[in-house]
Amino acid sequence: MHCHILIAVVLWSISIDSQTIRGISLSYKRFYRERKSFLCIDGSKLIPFDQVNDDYCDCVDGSDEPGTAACPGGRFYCTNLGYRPHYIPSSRVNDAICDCCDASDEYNSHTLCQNTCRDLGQTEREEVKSQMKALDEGLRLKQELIQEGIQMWQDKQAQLRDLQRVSDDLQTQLDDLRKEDVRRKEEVDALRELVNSHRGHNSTESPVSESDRSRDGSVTVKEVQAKLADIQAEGRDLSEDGAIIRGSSVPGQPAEEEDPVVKAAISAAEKAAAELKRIEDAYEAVYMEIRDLREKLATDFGPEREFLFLHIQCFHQKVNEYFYELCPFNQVTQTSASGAEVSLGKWGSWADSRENRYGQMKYVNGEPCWQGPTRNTVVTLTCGTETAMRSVKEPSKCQYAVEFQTPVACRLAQRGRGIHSEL
Ligand code: MAN
Repeated sequence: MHCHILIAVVLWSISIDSQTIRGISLSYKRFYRERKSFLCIDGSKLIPFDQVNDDYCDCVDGSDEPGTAACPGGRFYCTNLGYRPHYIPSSRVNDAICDCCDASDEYNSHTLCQNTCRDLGQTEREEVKSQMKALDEGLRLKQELIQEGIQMWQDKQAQLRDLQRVSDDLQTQLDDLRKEDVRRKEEVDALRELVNSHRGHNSTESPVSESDRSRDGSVTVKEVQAKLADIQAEGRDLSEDGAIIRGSSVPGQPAEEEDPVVKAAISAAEKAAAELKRIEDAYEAVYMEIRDLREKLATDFGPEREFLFLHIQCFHQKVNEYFYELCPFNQVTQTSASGAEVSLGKWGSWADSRENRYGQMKYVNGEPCWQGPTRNTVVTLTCGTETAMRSVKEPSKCQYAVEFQTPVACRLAQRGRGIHSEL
């Protein structure tokens, strides 16, 4: 009860004040205490108090005429009870146009202004209410997406560990296969050298079979090397027939059939080389995959990795003749009706702003613009219950601005300010 009386008294005193001194806010009331004289707020002049709001400008700062249009550059305070108070230029006072929703600026004009403050206030409160509802829903969805991100992060880590294991395994195989490859090549070289060195020797038996000291039907590199040593010890002049050219026939003579054992050794060496190549290729592919994954995992996906879920998705929007695609943390492209695709920038970084570090993304170094800069795109993230591209604009040639809405852009700090206040 007491409370109601108090409010009524305060409202009554405000209305009395605004009747007495028109166009001032409560915080300025102290300058206009009824006295004999009034000191201009800038302190420049002392005038009789009855010259305040007398429709004649006395103060340079216009402070003696807050409620009339007499002073150029003066301002009039609309109290707008029930809505938002605000200042209007005092030149608009009594100009036959309703500016203040409480109609206070047209107190002496023929225009009849309605007090619309209550309705405006009501509409605004409903708007704020629905924004807050959307914010709450956005924040709830954000939590779900954070969880999704955590799961994705763990999966990526597991994938990295698996790839690392595969890579280690391939590395071991490579070590063995490289040794095997060298051994096989040495074997072929040694056999060929033996065959060449034996040329001109009038033995009916093949030098390779002669090398088979163990008579087990196959020759080892050791046996071949031992045979070579024997030939050299016999003091034969191997250079006489000019044949010691690895793996080649004597120049000017028809190529001789390779010894079957040499052939088999060559085939085994080729197989070993092919296998080595196969594993080298596999290792290279895994290496690239690990590098790409590590690079991806090093991206700043936000303090709670809330933006991680976006990196595997692409979003679209058609504006006029262009089709735009945004693949977050990757690239932005523009495709014209003819099907020609143009890069509007590759993922660069978050645009650093102290207010919100994760409010804007920069995509840079797109296709160069004809007689202009390279194409770049700034993606502004706004809070909403859906994840989608909202608009694409080209504010200046080849510089693009995308509005992208997603729950993960919702922040608790937006409560109380209205979620659209930052746009
Ligand atoms: C293309 C598009 C436009 C751009 C012009 C510049 O038509 O990429 O967005 O403004 O090239 O020449």
